Amino acid sequence: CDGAPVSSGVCPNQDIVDKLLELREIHSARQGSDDLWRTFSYRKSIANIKAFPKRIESYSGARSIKGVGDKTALKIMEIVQTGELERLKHARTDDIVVAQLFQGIYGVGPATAFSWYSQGLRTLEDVKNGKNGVSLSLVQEIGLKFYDDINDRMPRSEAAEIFCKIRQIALTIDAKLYMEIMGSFRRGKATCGDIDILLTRPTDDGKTHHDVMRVLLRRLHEEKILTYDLATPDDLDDLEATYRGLCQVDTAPGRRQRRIDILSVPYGSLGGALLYYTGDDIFNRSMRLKASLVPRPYIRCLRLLTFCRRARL
Ligand code: DCP
Ligand code: MG
Ligand code: MN
Repeated sequence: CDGAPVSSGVCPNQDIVDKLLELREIHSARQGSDDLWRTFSYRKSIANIKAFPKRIESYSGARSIKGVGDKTALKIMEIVQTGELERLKHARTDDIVVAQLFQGIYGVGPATAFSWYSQGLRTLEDVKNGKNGVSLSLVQEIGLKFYDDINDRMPRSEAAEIFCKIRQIALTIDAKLYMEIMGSFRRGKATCGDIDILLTRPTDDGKTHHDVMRVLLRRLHEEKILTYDLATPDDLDDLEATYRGLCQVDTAPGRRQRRIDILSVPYGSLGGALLYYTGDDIFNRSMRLKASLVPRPYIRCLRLLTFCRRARL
């Protein structure tokens, strides 16, 4: 349960990063397929700009960064020269601002957010009051009730504290469990949007952890660490199962509810799960793309090798 972050989060081009992030948020709040694509391409170029060690001073300098094309480079130069981005001022229309607000409710995506807007809803109060007959799912109601808590990022020390408590309890169920804190925490971030826990167990003694998720969730509810369920696995005995909920280790005033995800995998999937669940999501996309580009003859060759090894040939 290490508490030290590995990255400070500020870079020489922070003003550019902040403005492009805002633009990305606007695309991500809209629902077109083009917006989805742009959201991802911005994510990639922003990450590379963030990692760029020097202040960007020219168009060609901007273009030398991976993922930065002509249009983004022009935007970067506008920010460098004027400190502003004209496009942002026009893009922040009323429907986008309201849809962003609504999408802060856990369980609300772009389609619902824009449909509420077109039905005349403008504030969280409107949603709460069920204005114009809109109704919420149980999950969305929890999302609305804990809007500020869910949208707040926790310091990594708090994520570590919650994880340690949960691991302690889990180890009393089965001392051979393997648990790891994943996601942004494992990537060394200073703050975490949620706590991601990977759960598995070695099978060298012939046993598995098939009954652990069920017992663990019950115990965590009894201990009042888990407070609300957002998604419970259909089959709790499945070794491959995901739980999503809210948790709290300390009920002192001011302590927030935190988002928590628990991912159980069979022990044989530990390597893949460590890679996937560390992320981030953009890294995973690139990894999947690379894997899909491996030429077919190589895949056949690998399969043949695996077959030979299994058959002890
Ligand atoms: N993940 C993914 N694709 C998604 C969502 C998640 O590949 N659409 C993987 C990569 C993430 C990991 O799961 O790193 C955990 O997901 P989170 O949503 O919890 O994201 P992070 O932990 O990376 O960030 P945050 O601090 O916002 O929780
Ligand atoms: Mg996370
Ligand atoms: Mn998560």
